Amino acid sequence: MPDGKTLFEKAARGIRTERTPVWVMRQAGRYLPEYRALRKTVDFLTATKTPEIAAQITLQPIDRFELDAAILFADIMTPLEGMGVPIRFAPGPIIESPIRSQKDVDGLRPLDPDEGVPFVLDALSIVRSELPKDRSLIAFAGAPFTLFCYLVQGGGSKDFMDARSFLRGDPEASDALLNLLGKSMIHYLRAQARAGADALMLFDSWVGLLDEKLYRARIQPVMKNIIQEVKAEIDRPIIYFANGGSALLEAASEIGADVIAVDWTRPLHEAVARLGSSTVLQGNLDPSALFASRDELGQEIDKVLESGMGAAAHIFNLGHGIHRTTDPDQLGFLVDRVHETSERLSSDREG
Ligand code: 1CP
Repeated sequence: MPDGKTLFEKAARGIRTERTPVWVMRQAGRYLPEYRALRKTVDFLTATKTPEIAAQITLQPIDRFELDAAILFADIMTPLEGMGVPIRFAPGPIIESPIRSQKDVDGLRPLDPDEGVPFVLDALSIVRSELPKDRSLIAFAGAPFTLFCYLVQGGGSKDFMDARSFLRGDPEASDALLNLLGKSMIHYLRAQARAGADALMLFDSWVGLLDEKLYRARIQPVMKNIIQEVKAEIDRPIIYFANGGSALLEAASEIGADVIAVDWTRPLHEAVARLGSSTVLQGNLDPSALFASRDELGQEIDKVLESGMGAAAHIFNLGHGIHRTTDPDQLGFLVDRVHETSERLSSDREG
């Protein structure tokens, strides 16, 4: 890395590389036997709040596979305790007192990362010091609408109807909540960059529940503000994952993120066609493809890589988190295949 940038960071900034960088969402987690073994000795919340343990889990997939980036072991809900919301995990997040009125919103405070999440910042600096220099460290935050969904609903849901009806039924209180979350995530992302993160990612896992008009009116301004305010202070590539957002792809690409992460429901070449060849894409293999035969899996990987050649640059990933019943050896196969095929495609392109 003579010029000081990893393969991952070059691609995130739109520079074509000699092969396609690769990492996978939820790579630090339950499909790994070493994660499950560790989790027998410590609960999820304690693991996220103990910097040495969070750092160890973050590095587990890096020790096993030739991945180009590590993503910090934490959760999108982790910073919310620092805003005054007690959370438990079973295994998804549960909020005993959901936020459903202006009064509830008034009871929250903006996040002060040094005070609310010192363990996250410590974990990042441990990982950065132990991670090889040619690998990047990704820190992340939940996007305000997705955090809003859990906060208002009180936990996971298929359609987050309580959250979506609050968004429509009490626009003042819900905008106040979205803005407070936006402001807090700006502080959170900046602090994580200062603590050692090389790149930042915003997870908008539930934004696909909104139609484009509502997204543009109520969510897009909050997202634009986050990117603008983070970028005004720190220079790190930002990835935006608008899950289930194939209807929102254009609107999502307008917020100013460096990389648009695409889910698996539409082929990657469609994203290239819709967003144009100057956009950097991340994604988007269907996580269930890891359960197919190696022959079929290999072909699916190659298809994604070939489509990615049409983008400004491409970071290979799944189109959503790796499933907990995945055989880790299938991920090993995936990483090798991405290396081989993308080296060949890149040299064909050069030649
Ligand atoms: O071990 C366990 O039992 C806990 C399971 C678990 C894990 C491993 C949860 C609870 N969170 C995590 C880690 C996590 N969560 C990471 C770590 C880094 C990595 O990717 O390797 C990340 C980035 C997240 C982000 C996250 N949490 C998202 C966004 C990404 C996505 O999947 O869409 C969401 C929606 C959550 C909420 C959440 N936390 C945990 C669960 C099981 C869920 C989903 C709950 C639901 O809606 O049903």
